[in-house]
Amino acid sequence: MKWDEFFVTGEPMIYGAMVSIVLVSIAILVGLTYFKKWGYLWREWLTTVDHKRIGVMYILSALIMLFRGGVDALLMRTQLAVPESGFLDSQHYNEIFTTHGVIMILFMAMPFVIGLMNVVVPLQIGARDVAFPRLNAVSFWLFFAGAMLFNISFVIGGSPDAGWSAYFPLASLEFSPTVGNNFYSLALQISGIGTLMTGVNFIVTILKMRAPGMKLMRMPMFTWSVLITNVIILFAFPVLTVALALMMFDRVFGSQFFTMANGGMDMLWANLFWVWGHPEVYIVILPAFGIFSDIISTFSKKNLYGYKSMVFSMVIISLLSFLVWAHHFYTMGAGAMVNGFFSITTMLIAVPTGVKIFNWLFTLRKGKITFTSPMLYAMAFIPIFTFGGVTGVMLAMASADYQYHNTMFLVAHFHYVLIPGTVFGVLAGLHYWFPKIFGFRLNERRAKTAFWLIVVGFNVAFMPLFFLGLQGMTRRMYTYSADTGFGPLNMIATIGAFVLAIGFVVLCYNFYYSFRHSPRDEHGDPWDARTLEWSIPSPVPVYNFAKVPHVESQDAFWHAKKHNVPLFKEGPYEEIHMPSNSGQPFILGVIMFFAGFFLVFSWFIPALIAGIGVVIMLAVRSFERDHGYHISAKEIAATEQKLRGDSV
Ligand code: HEM
Ligand SMILES: [Cu+2]
Repeated sequence: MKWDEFFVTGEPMIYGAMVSIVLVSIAILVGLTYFKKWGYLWREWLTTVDHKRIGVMYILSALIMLFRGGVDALLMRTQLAVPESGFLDSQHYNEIFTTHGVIMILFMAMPFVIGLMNVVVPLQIGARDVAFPRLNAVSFWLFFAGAMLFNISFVIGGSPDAGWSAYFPLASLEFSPTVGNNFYSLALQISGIGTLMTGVNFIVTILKMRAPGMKLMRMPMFTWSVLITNVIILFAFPVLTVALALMMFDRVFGSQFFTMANGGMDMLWANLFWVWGHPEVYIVILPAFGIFSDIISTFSKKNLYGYKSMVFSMVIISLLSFLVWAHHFYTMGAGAMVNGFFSITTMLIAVPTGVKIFNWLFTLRKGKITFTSPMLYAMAFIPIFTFGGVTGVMLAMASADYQYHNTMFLVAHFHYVLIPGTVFGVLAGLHYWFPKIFGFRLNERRAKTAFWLIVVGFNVAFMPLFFLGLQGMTRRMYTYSADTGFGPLNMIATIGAFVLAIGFVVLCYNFYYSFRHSPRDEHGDPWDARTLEWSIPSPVPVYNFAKVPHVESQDAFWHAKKHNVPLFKEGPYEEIHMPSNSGQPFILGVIMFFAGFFLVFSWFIPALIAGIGVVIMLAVRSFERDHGYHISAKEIAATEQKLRGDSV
């Protein structure tokens, strides 16, 4: 391979990106050296096994990826603003919708929800950490390695261009000969393995590490949603693993699983992809449902209405999510029986979802509502998500879908569920738990400005796409002629997208502003909230709970506050056993990155060496004798004294 094939060339934008990547890297290296922060970075972050810090790293990565995916979105919207625009060419447009889709789903939505569950779930169940803290760090670094591998395709080798669903035969070597889709298969594989481990870790954590008295039916709704989500992960991700492995064999080793000739089946890919892909959308939406449930109950000052039916409907949704995948290709030609089956299962999902919507509304009924920024996101979520859901039922009708299929109507629909659902959900969660993580609240005024820009911008950006879709504008179309009449609505959509982007800028500015100006929250319970995480100081000490809480009801902390019963038993502190930090997960991530990178370019000898490196790392871990360390009772007493200003 020649160097000019290795580096992507010929595009001013990409040269610009290369230069800025180099400059930013140099700035970071110089900054770290100048301020002597290398040791701090290594000891406190890169080697950490603390669920709270791992959660923060996930959320930070997700925000960076939101920026990347958002820039992709603005580029597309700029191209589509006017007919026959020459801003992007067709190949470039293909690459950008592909990277936008992949990054938003896998490297933005996923790490954001996983980050929040990392920070919050152990605190909500009264645990000291997740069940396998070291494995948790491995999950993070594998996710991160995958995300970085995917992102460098922009400047090295070339981006994938076959859509986020990478349908064959389009994604095959024959029709997509660059290494772009090799990046797709390997980057998703590496980060997907990390996600699968997260699934195991959180199922065990929630089933085995709850504080005494916290029966399953006393768990906060966010914890419930995380449990169910991780069960979905456990069943869905292995399918992705297999599909991506076959894809890699086809593209790197010349096998014929998904090719059109030699006995391959291109539609096999579509089926495998969506057997994972549809549950995946519930993986990113259910935790948001959980977040909204906790927030709506907190800010209405009421118990969550219909607790049991909330749990039950999530279980039903998770089961149904595995029975609907063919609604993504009704036009495949499977016949009326098959389409009818998938049509009905898809519509059935509206029932448990509707149950949840009504439960949220009944929770609000006669509540003492305070419109804080997290609550505003929840309030906007209910109507907008319902609207998105109803357009989903329209798409679920197989015969009607022949008309909508692959049009802008679909693009509008899934943004109408993913943005109010997942994005508003994680933003609500971030505003809500921010004081728990960092010890101060985000400034409410700026948060509300950002909220309104985001909500209004979002609707202006996506509502026109429903009409464009019905008028026949197909998705993934890089330009259109003026006679189509698509121009004006597209222009409106682009303006909306920029308003939305300004909203995100304000939101990010608010981190800086609040860091400078917000009062530090000393009592740990700024929202007068209901669940255990609010019973401990903010920011939370490494060991989380100085004493193990005793749970007697749902909303345990609220119960303790209202009935004046102690959550923590009287008596002296006891020493706490903690896991030690380790550099191994980080190193494993780096090696996996290189293994993936070499395979992308079919450099088999280096890939093999990196593969051996992975095995060595696993062996090193197996023979390691590290039993962690202890925090003494005296030290805990001193920390608690300092954080609470008294003794508990
Ligand atoms: C932030 C504002 C956003 C804007 C303005 C935006 C805009 C767009 C546009 C213009 C397309 C391509 C339409 C086409 O030509 O087919 C698209 C596709 C897509 N978007 Fe977004 N988007 C945004 C956020 C998101 C988010 C948050 C997610 C997921 C969590 C997401 C997921 C997707 C996916 C999966 C595709 C399909 C990619 C493909 O066709 O392969 N988007 N978006
Ligand atoms: Cu689906």
